[in-house]
Amino acid sequence: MRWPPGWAVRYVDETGSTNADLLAAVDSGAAGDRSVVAAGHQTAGRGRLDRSWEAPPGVNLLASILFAPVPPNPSELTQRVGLAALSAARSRRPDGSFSLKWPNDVLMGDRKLAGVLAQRASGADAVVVGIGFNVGWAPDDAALLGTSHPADVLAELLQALDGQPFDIGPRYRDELATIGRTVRVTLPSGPPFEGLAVDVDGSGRLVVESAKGLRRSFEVGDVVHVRPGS
Ligand code: BT5
Repeated sequence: MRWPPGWAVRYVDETGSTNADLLAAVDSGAAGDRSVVAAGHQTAGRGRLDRSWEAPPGVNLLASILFAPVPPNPSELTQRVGLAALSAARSRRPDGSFSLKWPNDVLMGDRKLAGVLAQRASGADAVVVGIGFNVGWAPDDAALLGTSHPADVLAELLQALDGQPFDIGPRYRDELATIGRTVRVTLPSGPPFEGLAVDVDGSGRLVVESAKGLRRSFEVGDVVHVRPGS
């Protein structure tokens, strides 16, 4: 496979988690900025909050990308990878309806096509951003791209990262289906918060305004798009 210049891509047939592999590699000094690990299969693929990421062998994109040093707003890395996945999806399916959902989903229609997981290295100034992208298979309630090879999608995603502007914020907000929607934000503890998603601030926090005018900013959380905004 020919990768865009400057990316060091390592492919493994099977591993536990590409995020875990790349975090271990950066901690041992074996990986630097623009290192990528991609796998045909993960036996312990991770989502956020210790959830699992499912994919059968060989058909989906499962990859992790190392960014170093960490930018002042680390959440921009999740935004960059989401936007690059969006570009890759559009180049494969120009007819498709793709968007982003805060904080870490790529949607096709209103279903999840890809999920992003960012993890900070413990012993280095680096962040590993993993993406699971449903190229050839998806769970029942999710979306799949179809008609592509995972390696081609990865090559396009890396190329799209190279083409992004220095300030990614405006492009991210433009592509975020969450802004302008009524959302329910759920945290691991405490009651959910419902309101209109009005913005994503410079630190990547989702700003939500309740019907009573109460504003809250969320750094993390799970979001449901309740109904279209007006
Ligand atoms: C995510 O978490 O969406 C982040 C997924 C990141 C996976 C990549 S694969 C390469 C790299 N190495 C890893 O170990 N991880 C990264 P979250 O928002 O928490 O969503 C997880 C939830 O999505 C699960 O609890 C399931 O409900 C659902 N899910 C699992 N597999 C899915 C799939 N293939 N497509 C859509 N949804 C899925």
